[in-house]
Amino acid sequence: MSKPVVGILMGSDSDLPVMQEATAMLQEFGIDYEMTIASAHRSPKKVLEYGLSAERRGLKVIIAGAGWAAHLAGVVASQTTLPVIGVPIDSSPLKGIDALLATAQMPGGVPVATMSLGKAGAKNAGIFAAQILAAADVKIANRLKVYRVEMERDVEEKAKRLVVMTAAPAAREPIAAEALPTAKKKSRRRRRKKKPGVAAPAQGQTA
Ligand code: RP5
Repeated sequence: MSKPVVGILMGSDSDLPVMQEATAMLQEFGIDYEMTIASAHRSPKKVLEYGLSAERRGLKVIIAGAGWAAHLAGVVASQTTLPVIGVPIDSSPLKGIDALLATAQMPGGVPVATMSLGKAGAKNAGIFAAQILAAADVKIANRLKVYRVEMERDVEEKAKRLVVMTAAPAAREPIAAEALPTAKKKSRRRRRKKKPGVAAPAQGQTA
């Protein structure tokens, strides 16, 4: 197994279901990664050490996901010049708005590339890490191009399915038209009964 080039940090094990979206994308692009839990508030020494040692250990990109007052990405970014991608996680009563602002609003000088909230953000973090690595790796660059083509094809397939689904009610119209002659006969009978001067024979009478 080759050495990991992407390091994934998350604030808690409760973040794992979200951050697995990032690992799925890294696997798709054939990128080796490592993953651990470290919290800017609960285990700050580990976060600082992780940031300080990352480059020496061969990492090229760091992805950091956290919820609530999410300082994880910013703190790790303060310890390294490697690109840091932040994933704000929607685990708080504020639905992640707190994490989004805490991750994105870095002061000038220490950037964090902040993704969208939650699972989509984690997925994009995996893709974005691949895009950073692709600048120096043609294999990853080609895989990214294939991914885009497949994504476009998926959208087209969905569009075709939508046409079939929305065409279905129209296809039923001819069946309703076939039922019309019976309905017309009934209404003619009803009109005849109402003609003035033609009394309907009373019950029990004969002509
Ligand atoms: C943050 O607090 C973590 O990133 C997590 O999203 C949130 C809640 O953590 P737990 O209380 O579930 O451990 O630090």
